[in-house]
Amino acid sequence: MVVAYIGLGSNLAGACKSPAQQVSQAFAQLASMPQTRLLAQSPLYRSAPMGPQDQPDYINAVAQIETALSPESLLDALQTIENRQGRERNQRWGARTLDLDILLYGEVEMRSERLTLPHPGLCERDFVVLPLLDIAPQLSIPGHGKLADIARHCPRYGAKRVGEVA
Ligand code: ROI
Repeated sequence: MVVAYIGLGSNLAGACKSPAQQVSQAFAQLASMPQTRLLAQSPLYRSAPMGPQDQPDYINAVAQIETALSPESLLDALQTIENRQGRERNQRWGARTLDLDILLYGEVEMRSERLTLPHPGLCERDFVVLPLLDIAPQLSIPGHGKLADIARHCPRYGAKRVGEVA
């Protein structure tokens, strides 16, 4: 079993669910993936969009899981959840009902066509670093150092804690 961290994000309602509800539902879906346990879920954060500004604010959170799935199988399982929650892949960096990213997979550092680990944007996003710090304050990011140090210098998108997962 490997401990992995998943980033969750949503800025579009879908199937009558708000972004916060999309993220809450996604936590439940993560908990029901095969060969996987949900260990911790961060509070929800709201932030301004990184990238194109003509889209709504995002709700973001981070999950800590324990899984026997390989990185590729985990990615497949996450994409299945995204698709079930109405994800449409249109514009790069456009609005979405649900985005699930593998942030870290144990200590693995890898680069393939489908997957770069640790996630290449991890240290550049307060909406990832702050919720990660809530659930794993002692974490170090392979190749980047201590999360607590990264948090001090990371670019800001105004990420603010807006509540716990329903
Ligand atoms: N911006 C914020 N604040 N949160 C996200 O989850 C997010 N996801 C994205 C892009 C479009 C890069 N911007 C984001 O994929």
